[in-house]
Amino acid sequence: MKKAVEKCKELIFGHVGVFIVLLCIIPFLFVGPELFRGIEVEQAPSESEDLIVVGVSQLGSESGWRTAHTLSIQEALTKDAGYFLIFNNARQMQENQIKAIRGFISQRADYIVFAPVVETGWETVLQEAKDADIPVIIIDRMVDVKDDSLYTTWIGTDAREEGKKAGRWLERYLRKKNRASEEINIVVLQGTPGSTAALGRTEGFEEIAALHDNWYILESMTGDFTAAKGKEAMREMLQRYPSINVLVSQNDDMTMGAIEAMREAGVSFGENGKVKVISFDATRDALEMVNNGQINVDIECNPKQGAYIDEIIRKLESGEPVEKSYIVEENVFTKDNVKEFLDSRTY
Ligand code: GZL
Repeated sequence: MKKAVEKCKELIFGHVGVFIVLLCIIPFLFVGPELFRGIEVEQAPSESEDLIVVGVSQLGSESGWRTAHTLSIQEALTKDAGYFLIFNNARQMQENQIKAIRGFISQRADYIVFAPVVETGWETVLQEAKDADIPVIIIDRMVDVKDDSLYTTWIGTDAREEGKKAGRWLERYLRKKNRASEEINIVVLQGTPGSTAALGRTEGFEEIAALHDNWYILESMTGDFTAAKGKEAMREMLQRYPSINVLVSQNDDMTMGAIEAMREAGVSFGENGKVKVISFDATRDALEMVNNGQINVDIECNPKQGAYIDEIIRKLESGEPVEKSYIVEENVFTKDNVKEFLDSRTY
């Protein structure tokens, strides 16, 4: 919007325009605004004129991690910080994100920020944003497009590395327990099909698993990053496989659901249990369970990305160059190190 207002000022107060515009306006001063009543003009509220209007399409509110991610964005893009935030929750549906992005374009947002629910199917709407000269900042998950000029930058996490960290932890754990050559039966709860987090974590873990011919991934089922679907999927796998040794669950919400299913099935888990539990996200509730031994390891995925958005927009506003990608720092939590992080965990 800010850009659009500047453009209008440029046009209206260009030396040629001023005379023509005055000539056109003077007669209407005598007939009043009635003549303009029927003209549709898409505009953000007037108070946004000196604010940077940012349209944010958040993919959903499916997990504790997502809640923290949304909060981080809202805490950074405040009115006091100079922003007019238009926020949309797509409830994990791509068509809602596409609709929201088109809405931001028609409202002449200055920037579009979005966390894509899946990687594919974005070319058309990103081309529309590019044609409208609106920079697009991708956050959290990534898009799979041939032409990377369709977005300005990506702020996210290295999902593949997160998957490899899980595999490396299991290698170290089995060695430490003198089980390195034992047959290890693994089940996997995957996140939303086609999402960067699910694709990357699966690829990364499987890259390590492929190095061990005594590791057997019995089955991978999606729990769509939610506790309810994670519980349902784990319940099915417990019925199919009586000898599960390891659960790899691609986010803490599905892990909570899976733990409920194991409790109901009378299957022990965690530090002293039959099923070793590997989780992702490292949200506070899950870290408490790492601390009490119910979860063996939690691979962090850092949702605090709002400050990066603010920094990048300020750079773009002042014409400074920005990187094509920003990978946020993240940790691995076990009972050995979790205590020092628990108190400061805000999500
Ligand atoms: C990870 C993010 C994932 C989290 C889940 O980058 O996209 O989505 O791991 C969330 O908790 O639902």
